[in-house]
Amino acid sequence: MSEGITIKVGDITKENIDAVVNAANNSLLGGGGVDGAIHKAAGPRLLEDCRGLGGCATGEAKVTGGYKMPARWIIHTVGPIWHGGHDGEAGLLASAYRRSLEEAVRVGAKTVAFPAISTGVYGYPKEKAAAVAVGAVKKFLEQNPAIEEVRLVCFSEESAELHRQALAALTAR
Ligand code: AR6
Repeated sequence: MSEGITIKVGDITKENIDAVVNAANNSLLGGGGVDGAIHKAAGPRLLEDCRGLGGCATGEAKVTGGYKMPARWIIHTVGPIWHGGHDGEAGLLASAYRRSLEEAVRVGAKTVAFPAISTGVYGYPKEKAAAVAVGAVKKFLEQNPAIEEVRLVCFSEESAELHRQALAALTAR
């Protein structure tokens, strides 16, 4: 396992961690999947806070409090919708991870949990997304000692295994 990166199966809303990343949409006004679960767990004040953020561009990230969740911060990012892979998807997905971690450093979070961004409603192929995710996180951690742990919280064992394999492939190089 690469230093600073942990991979587990779980419900990200339950994680004891400084910051949880939300796989949101451009409106930042809630949705299904992990976004819906985070809004439900955090409570209605999260939506009030999000209304003031003015949305979020794809590949960007914005921070709110965690409200009723164990996490102190929620970092809302927007991954790309999969259009076949020739529309800059990989760069935008890597940017979503990198910009989320930059925001974590800015607010002082030292431990950050990510869901598998874009691999649900947005249709990004899971294996390809796992490779981008671990690549972007590993690169960031190598350059930013302020982040102590990045926890990739997968919703299924299959997804966790894809991330473990992607990380192993990266560290074997
Ligand atoms: N904990 C961890 N992972 C989860 C959880 C959870 N509680 N719930 C779902 N996942 P998705 P996207 C996994 O669809 O593809 C929303 O409507 C899920 O299995 O939540 O980036 C937003 O508002 C999948 O692997 O996000 C946007 O409109 C991963 O989280 C849109 O969906 C991401 O799936 C964003 O789509």
